[in-house]
Amino acid sequence: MGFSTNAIHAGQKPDPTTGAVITPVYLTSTYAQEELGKNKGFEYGRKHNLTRQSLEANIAALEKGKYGVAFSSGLAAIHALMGLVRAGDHIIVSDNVYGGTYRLFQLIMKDFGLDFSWVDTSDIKNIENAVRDNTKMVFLETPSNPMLILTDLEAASRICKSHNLISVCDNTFMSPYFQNPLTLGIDIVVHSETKYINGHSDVIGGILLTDSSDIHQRLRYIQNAIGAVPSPFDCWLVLRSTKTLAVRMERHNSNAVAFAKFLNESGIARKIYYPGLTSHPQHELAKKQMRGFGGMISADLGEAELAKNLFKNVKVFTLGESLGGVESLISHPATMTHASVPKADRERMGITDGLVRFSVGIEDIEDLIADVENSIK
Ligand code: P1T
Repeated sequence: MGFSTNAIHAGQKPDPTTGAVITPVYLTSTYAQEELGKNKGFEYGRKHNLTRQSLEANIAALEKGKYGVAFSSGLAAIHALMGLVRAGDHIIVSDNVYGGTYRLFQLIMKDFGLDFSWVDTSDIKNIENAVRDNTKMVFLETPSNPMLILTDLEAASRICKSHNLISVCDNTFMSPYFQNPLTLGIDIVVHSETKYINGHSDVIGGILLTDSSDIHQRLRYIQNAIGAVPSPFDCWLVLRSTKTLAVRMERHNSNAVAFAKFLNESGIARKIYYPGLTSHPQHELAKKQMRGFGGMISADLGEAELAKNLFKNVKVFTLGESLGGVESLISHPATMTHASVPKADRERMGITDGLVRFSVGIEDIEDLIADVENSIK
């Protein structure tokens, strides 16, 4: 089945009691058991919920994976991955990732005896060089937040396989519509569903996808044991949203391509970061492993004052955290999403005080361009 057919049908059979075409919200914390040890496969709401199971099957199909395990946020999903490693283990991480992932690993999990190496995974040799005897996992984010740095997923997964490491890719920026890391050999895909997958800025959610039944069984155990499960209503909202993921992503992409071209020609920015521009150093890799370039663009305006003025003057773009919703957002990574990354590390990666991040929505592109043009004037 094609992407859009799966998006609309996978994991969603008409309700057997009434024939309802739309999967109901199963608002129940427990289930009646027929006798001791005999039930319908549903025991307790944290462990079993049919709305959640439908969502997991739906997104697994979109990521071309066998299994999905849903969580109450993207970060809860990433935290659940830590159940696959033990104190004393070493994890290699892309040095530019979402600031909250950095905070979770470096400022929380490190104190539980895990060791993290932060490497520039855009050069695949850096992954190989960072491998130690106790390395267990490689965590990649591509394209990265907010610098839009890419990692060659096929090459990275080969290295991971040769050293018996679990490979993970945070695919939030591309959504399953533009990139499928499992098909490139990656073991586990992470999504913050909060972003493109839900796309309407009204749910916080996360999910892990895998093809491995061993990893799936362990993650399923962790999901119940730790308990950061999403509410049935949030699952239902996300399930409603995936139905339009394909059409939304097409529009995010075409708007962002046009917006990046405008930024490039306007001379507003010193530097523009967007994998769809031929000037992006990894444009060829983007064309190889992605089917589009997505809706995220970062631009260095050179000075914090210029960024501040833009934030104050925009009327269609909204200054705010998050991304991937139908409405366009603008943000300041240095003081917002990446505030917990030390300043020296931020600046080395290009997250300067003049860096502005655009989440290009699906409004009329003329209005988005005019908004920024007028604000700069
Ligand atoms: O917000 P949450 O659903 O917990 O997802 C965390 C997360 C994970 N991975 C990536 C790549 C992300 O961008 C995020 C969240 N990001 C933002 C809130 C942001 O504005 O960048």
